[in-house]
Amino acid sequence: MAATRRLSHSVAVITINHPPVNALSHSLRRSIAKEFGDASKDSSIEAIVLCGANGNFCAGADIKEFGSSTLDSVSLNNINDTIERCKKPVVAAIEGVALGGGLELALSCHYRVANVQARVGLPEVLIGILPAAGGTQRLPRLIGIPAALDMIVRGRHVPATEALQLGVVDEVVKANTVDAAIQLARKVLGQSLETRRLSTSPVQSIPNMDNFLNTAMTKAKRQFRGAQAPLACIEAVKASIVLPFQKGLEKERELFTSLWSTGQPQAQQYAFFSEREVGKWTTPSGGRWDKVAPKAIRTAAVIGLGTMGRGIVTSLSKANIPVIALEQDTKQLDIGRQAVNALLDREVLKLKQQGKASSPGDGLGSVTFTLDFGDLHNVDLIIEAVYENLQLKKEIFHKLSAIAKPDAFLCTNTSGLNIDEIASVTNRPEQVIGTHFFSPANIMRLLEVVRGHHTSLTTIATAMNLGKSLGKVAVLVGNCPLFVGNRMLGPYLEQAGYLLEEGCYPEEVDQALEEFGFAMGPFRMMDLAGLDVGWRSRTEQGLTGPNAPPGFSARQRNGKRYSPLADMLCELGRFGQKSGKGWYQYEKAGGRNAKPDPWVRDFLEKYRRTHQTEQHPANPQEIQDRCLYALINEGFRILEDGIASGPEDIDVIYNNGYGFPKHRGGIMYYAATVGLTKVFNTLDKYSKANADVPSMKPTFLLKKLAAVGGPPIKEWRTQIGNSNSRL
Ligand code: 3H9
Repeated sequence: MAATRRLSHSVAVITINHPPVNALSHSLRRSIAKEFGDASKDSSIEAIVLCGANGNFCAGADIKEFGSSTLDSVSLNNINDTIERCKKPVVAAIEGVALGGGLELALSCHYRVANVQARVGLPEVLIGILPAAGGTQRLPRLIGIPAALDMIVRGRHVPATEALQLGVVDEVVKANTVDAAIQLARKVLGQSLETRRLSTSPVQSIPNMDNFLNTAMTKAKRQFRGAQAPLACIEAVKASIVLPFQKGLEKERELFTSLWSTGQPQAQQYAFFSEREVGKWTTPSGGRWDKVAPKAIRTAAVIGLGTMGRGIVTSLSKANIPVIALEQDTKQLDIGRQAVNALLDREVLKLKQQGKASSPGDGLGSVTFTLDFGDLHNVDLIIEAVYENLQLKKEIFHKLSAIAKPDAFLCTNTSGLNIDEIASVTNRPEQVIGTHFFSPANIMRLLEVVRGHHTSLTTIATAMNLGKSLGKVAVLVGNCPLFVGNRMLGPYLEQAGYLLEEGCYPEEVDQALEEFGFAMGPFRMMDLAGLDVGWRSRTEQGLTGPNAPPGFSARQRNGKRYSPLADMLCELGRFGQKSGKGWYQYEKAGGRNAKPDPWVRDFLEKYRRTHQTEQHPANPQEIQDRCLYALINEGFRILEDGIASGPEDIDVIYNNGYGFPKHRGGIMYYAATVGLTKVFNTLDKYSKANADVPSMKPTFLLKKLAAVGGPPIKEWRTQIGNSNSRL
């Protein structure tokens, strides 16, 4: 890892090299400082171009070094200052990404040339910090407060063409970025660099600046629910207006230090590395699926064009994979076609705005629609996305066995049915795998890849690799009813229901969990997903409805406590948003604005009287503890069962599929920060008082880890032992 220097027409080209993304580690910073110092002193050199090796300019500070003493010994701020002061023109040649400290480095250069495929941004907020090498002070001076605030607070990766419009870069080229930067450097030789030094430029004022910033702060508090980094970003940008540059830098550093003490950066950086970690997985025999070559997926098909199928088709097309979309009759096919085309139109628009498409279809895989299974005979991979009915799925897989080419992979988008049973009707169980997308599938980042008993490593590698090509974070899980995410929902929703029986109202439970940071509380989430989905499945299992055994009492199933409240709402046609009524009321069927419903209050009060349920309405802390500890306990049970290979897998799933607040790291990381002894004791106390709620009985693994003092999360895997070998 080093910066190297070569000469081209009296222009020094300094290349930053630290594979894979040129993160600015201590030794790389030292090397850049040296090469830059030498080049600026060398009288034969007239200008300097800064570029990156490995197809990237630079992804910013080396996150692994955060918290270590090496971070400040050659500070990026000093390097930026030296570059900006340089008397020779300095041009950044940006390929790939210039993110965080990488963009801060580029902002200290006098000019910036970007490749059309490049992305720039200050995404520090996404790892719990703020740009701390001048980004919050230089960017507002370059592009104005509103645009800078938007980039910094959202941490957006901005495509090169938009960066040009905003004024972040001076030139966008289709090829030979470094040559273009050299040319620009030569062109500006002799020109004054005064106006190009951002630290000395004024910040452009806007009318009602105070109002603007106050509104941004209020909005960020509402939107980011307890995350401190977005607020610190706004504070720092404000400093660029009210303080001189140097003082602004000091404020930036002060905010960085105080953020660090909240623990949120550590949690978010754990989440960042966990997302990358879940792709590195060891098989029971010591092999690694990520070392097994995936098969290329050149063509795909999707069966079923309901909400999930449409999203999956769009997602594949966005990844430039031609897709065949199949429905069962002309009417459904037409409805599906219209919906998919509308989604694709939006994608085309985005690509055009990014300068990546000039005519319809550019950059997108073609989509063809069919009613004929025979048309799928030659595709590489087929994803079944029909509704959750095991019999129907088995019929489809049986049919596919005969139609699909022998090496085609067969995937099911089931959200919880048995993969092995589906695979059992095929002639290739080793090529059958679960690909559980989350709705809307073209937007949600999570993909649960579910391995069946016979699924081969090549099939796993192919599905995981497909996930990456679709821009998703794919997590490999084992096969059990409901897999990981939905399985954990069970005990969580159970507790939410009991809280209502004991005196809380849906809005109180939701508020407590939203204040914790969840994107949505459990009742708003159920209303959004549709209450009827779970109800139909419980009816099919005979837990409720006409097939429920007569011996079932209203509030017990096989000796276990059962809350029938959700079933009762469904029996009254209250399915949530889709019917305009559920746990809340909505302005109309399909409405989104949840309002507490006096009818639900009356209904709950009547229910409590009828069943004489013990009343002790929980306070927000108890609501959080009961719901969150239910999730944690099930997480440990999943680890014990070997369904997820480590706590990181569970955290990635919950953060990306279930709206868990990333600034808390993940649900299992949260357990570690609370302390496993406390979690164990609370669960133990609850379960001793509620023997009919077995889901809250502390798991053996939790007990074992609590008994050794609750080790740091990184050490859990060794304690889990071989229980993840099933994967
Ligand atoms: C910062 O700059 C602070 C400054 O303001 C002030 C400082 C004083 N450091 O994601 P990938 C690794 S904060 C260390 O799989 P992709 C990553 O772990 C930084 N390592 O590839 C992985 O390692 P491995 C602000 C990093 O192509 C490998 O690179 N910058 C860093 O899908 C490949 O990564 C950011 O927040 C890093 N900065 O996506 C950018 N970045 O192979 C964070 C990556 O061992 N990075 N690695 O698993 C990203 O957003 C994506 O990684 C990127 C590439 C878009 C760059």
